Amino acid sequence: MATIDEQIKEIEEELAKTSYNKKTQHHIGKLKAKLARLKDELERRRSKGPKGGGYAVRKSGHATVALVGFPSVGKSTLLNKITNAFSEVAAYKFTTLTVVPGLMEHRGAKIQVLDLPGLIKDASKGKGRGREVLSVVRSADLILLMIDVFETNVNVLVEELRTANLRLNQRPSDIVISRKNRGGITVNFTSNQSILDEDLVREMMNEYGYINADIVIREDIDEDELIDYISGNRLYLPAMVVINKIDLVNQQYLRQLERRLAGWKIVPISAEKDLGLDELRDDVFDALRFIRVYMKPQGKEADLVEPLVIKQGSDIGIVCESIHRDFRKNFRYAQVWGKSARFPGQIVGLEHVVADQDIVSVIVKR
Ligand SMILES: Nc1nc2c(ncn2[C@@H]2O[C@H](COP(=O)(O)OP(=O)(O)OP(=O)(O)O)[C@@H](O)[C@H]2O)c(=O)[nH]1
Ligand SMILES: [Mg+2]
Repeated sequence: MATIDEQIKEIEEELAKTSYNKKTQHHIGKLKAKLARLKDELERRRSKGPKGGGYAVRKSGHATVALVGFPSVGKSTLLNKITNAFSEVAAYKFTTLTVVPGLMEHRGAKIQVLDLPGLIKDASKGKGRGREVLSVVRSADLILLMIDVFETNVNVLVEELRTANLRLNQRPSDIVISRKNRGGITVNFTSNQSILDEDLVREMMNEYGYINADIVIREDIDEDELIDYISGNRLYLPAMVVINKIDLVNQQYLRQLERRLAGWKIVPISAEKDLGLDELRDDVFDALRFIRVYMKPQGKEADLVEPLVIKQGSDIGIVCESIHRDFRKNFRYAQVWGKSARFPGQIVGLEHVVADQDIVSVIVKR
């Protein structure tokens, strides 16, 4: 019996030499499902084994942001500029060898920023402590894919993260699977499929190890998205691209680079020359979907210095919970000034959704 590694290698080789067309589609789909199952199995065994001295980082603040990029693009320089921490900077590669956390305070939010060792191709296979780095990235709420103006291959980074089961700026497909005791696999589509058909889904589910289950697929997806779903261990995170060292190129070069990165949210900066850092702070705050709410004690001035930092879409109920756990229980009504109010001082209930920079008074029973 071949080892899991050998089986994986064999399937990868077969996939590499099989071209994709209508005739090979089912075969490829099955191979991919089998490959995913083997890789998941391998991962399970690895995580049970001795821990190879992974990096331990304690999360702190409202959210955690990971700096992911090739060596020497300026990750540590940026950390030093936007947080209270210090990480060594040097002109040679692999200066940073461990995780260096820093805290960035912006608009009242405390955001933890993680400086990481440079990521290289095949990091996901263990190169350059890549596995440890990638496992830290999994704990982040937002990923900054950092490149510099001359080292621009974002796809290599995305591919490494992908292999580590991370999906960027994507969401899980709209699928429902229910296991059952008998009857094999029943497939239901509630929308047109350009790639999948019932047999293919059934075969792929079988290869993955499902025997009896109902699956409902509610949007047009491809094989990879199906595998992502049935594997169940994919992590979906927001990401944007930070282009550093823009001080070294002209506008025209930069515009061209931005065009090549179409589809990404891009933040051009120079960490060393302090260019674009305010925009970066704002963009990080927004990408984390944070808003600020200023609390106004009844009959007093609002506290404009230390806002409550909560997620977009939060209602007064969430505001109450963030102040004190008794506030929701003893809630009578709230008053709101700002973008979410129809008029200044509008009286609202727990379900009222607040907006960034609203001023809120919560009135509770005594
Ligand atoms: N011209 C220019 N150089 C920069 C800028 N930011 C960083 N550098 C230089 O780039 C080199 C690498 O910077 P680091 O901050 O150590 O890069 P890193 O990404 O942390 O590198 P590793 O830790 O090795 O992965 C240093 O020589 C920095 O001075 C910038 O905005 N412009
Ligand atoms: Mg560094």
